[in-house]
Amino acid sequence: MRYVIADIHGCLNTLQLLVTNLNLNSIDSLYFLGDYIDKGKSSAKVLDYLIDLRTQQNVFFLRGNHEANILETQQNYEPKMFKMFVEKINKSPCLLNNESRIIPKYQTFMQDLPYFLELEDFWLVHAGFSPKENFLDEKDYMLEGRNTQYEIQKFKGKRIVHGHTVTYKQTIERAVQEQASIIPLDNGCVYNKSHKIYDYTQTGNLCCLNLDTFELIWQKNID
Ligand SMILES: [Mn+2]
Repeated sequence: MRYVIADIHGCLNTLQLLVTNLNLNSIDSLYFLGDYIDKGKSSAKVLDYLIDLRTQQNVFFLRGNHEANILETQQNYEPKMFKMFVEKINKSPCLLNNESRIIPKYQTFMQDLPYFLELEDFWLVHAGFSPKENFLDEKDYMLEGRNTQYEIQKFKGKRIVHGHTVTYKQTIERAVQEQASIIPLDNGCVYNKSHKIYDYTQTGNLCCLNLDTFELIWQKNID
């Protein structure tokens, strides 16, 4: 079976429980849609877990805007300023070493991540694809875009699965039930408490889509 998991955002325990409950065997594949870090408290441990998972399973990792942003910020600011950003905005000081640089094994992992994957029957991307004709060149859009109108023939009739935009449980369930051409999978795992934007009774789960059976597996945030 092929499974897809979207935005994890530092929720290690939730991720571990979800993956354990999948009972993966050696021919199963796992696809991750990016945004492994920030917001939640265990960014470094999530990366450790994912890097380790790669030694045991067929796993594929995409780039999210949070991975792209931390790499870009490190390039653009001197260490002291960079450290402040990572502590105050990303809330991921665990990713840095004593010199206020990203720990090399995390840096290597993040800088090698692809922007999208085209499978036989699906497109996988962190945020979405640009409405432009040359959508495969629009890399920033893949990380941040919020397009909901796709001419599906441009995508060879294949469905698009994406994360990034927090989507209520009912909406995700409906898209999967209808086998819609665009399937959102980010249920805002970190938003599991009363929140000013989101109705937290409809968010706060890490969800996983089985691409072969269109089954959704939900894991409530336990972090
Ligand atoms: Mn994102």
